[in-house]
Amino acid sequence: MTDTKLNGLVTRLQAGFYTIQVDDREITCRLRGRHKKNRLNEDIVAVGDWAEIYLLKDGSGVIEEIHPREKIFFRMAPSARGEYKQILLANPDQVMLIFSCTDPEPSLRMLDRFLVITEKQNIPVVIVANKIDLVGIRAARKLFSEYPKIGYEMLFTSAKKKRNIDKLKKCLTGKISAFSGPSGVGKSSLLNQVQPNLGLSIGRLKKTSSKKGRHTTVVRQLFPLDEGGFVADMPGLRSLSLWDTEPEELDGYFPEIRGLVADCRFNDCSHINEPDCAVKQAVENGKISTQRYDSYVRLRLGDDDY
Ligand SMILES: Nc1nc2c(ncn2[C@@H]2O[C@H](COP(=O)(O)OP(=O)(O)OP(=O)(O)O)[C@@H](O)[C@H]2O)c(=O)[nH]1
Ligand SMILES: [Mg+2]
Ligand SMILES: [Zn+2]
Repeated sequence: MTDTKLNGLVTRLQAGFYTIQVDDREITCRLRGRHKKNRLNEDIVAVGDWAEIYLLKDGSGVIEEIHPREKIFFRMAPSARGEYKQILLANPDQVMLIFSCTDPEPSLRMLDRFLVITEKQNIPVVIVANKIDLVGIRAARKLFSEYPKIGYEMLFTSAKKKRNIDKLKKCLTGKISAFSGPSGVGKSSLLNQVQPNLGLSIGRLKKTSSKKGRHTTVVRQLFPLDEGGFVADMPGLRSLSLWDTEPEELDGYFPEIRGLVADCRFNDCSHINEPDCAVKQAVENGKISTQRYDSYVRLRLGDDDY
């Protein structure tokens, strides 16, 4: 048999089938059986993986090999067999953390938790505050005012009024990005504006905003952009647990804290109730926001309620 060997990008997985993009072609593949026995606590194939496939005569393919991942954006998800490493996107260049200014109200504590996870995974982030049409740009900037101060890149958008879509587009060009954030914030709506031919389904507006929210997007999928690059639309995330994190490790994941800890009197300072603590001092004189400090303390104490 003269099977052709090709390399491509995994753009979609569903019910045992994998879509692999090879240049401009999409090839539906299955996974070779022997792979299925490995790595039970982690996804074997993830969106964003580079795969080597054999092309069969009928035009479908078989995944032969998954290339080693440079980086992964993942979360620990609960499963029947314990915690499971769910790969949200393999080989990401960046994660767009999308929150809405209202409807649903932004949970900054959840944003802080996301930021700790992306810091830990060493993935660049851009924070996107969407639905600025509902609150106005000034209120939007005020809501998220801490984040540019501590060095995070931020965009303020409206999918509905098409505000700053060009900036978002520019940010995505040539990169592999994930759209992540809670449900109902407008991830799919924004992506539809960036690339209007996608026609992604978006949620219906709910008058009474239930806190849980229904997920409109249910599968992760990478979409090629006309200008180059790929974006993964994702279902909204409701919970994100911190795993394997030593309390003192957290210092390094808060940009405004990590530079100060050397000035604390004790080198194992927890920045909660020790004397001569440079972090607490910075909170007192307004250099660190009380909201960010509160997120830090909660994470440090292992408080999972957010
Ligand atoms: N006013 C306003 N509404 C928006 C904006 N962007 C999205 N919406 C509305 O918000 C709702 C949710 O939008 P989606 O794009 O489905 O949100 P999502 O983040 O993809 O949600 P999931 O797929 O469930 O994670 C829809 O009713 C949209 O019309 C915006 O910029 N302004
Ligand atoms: Mg969606
Ligand atoms: Zn301290």
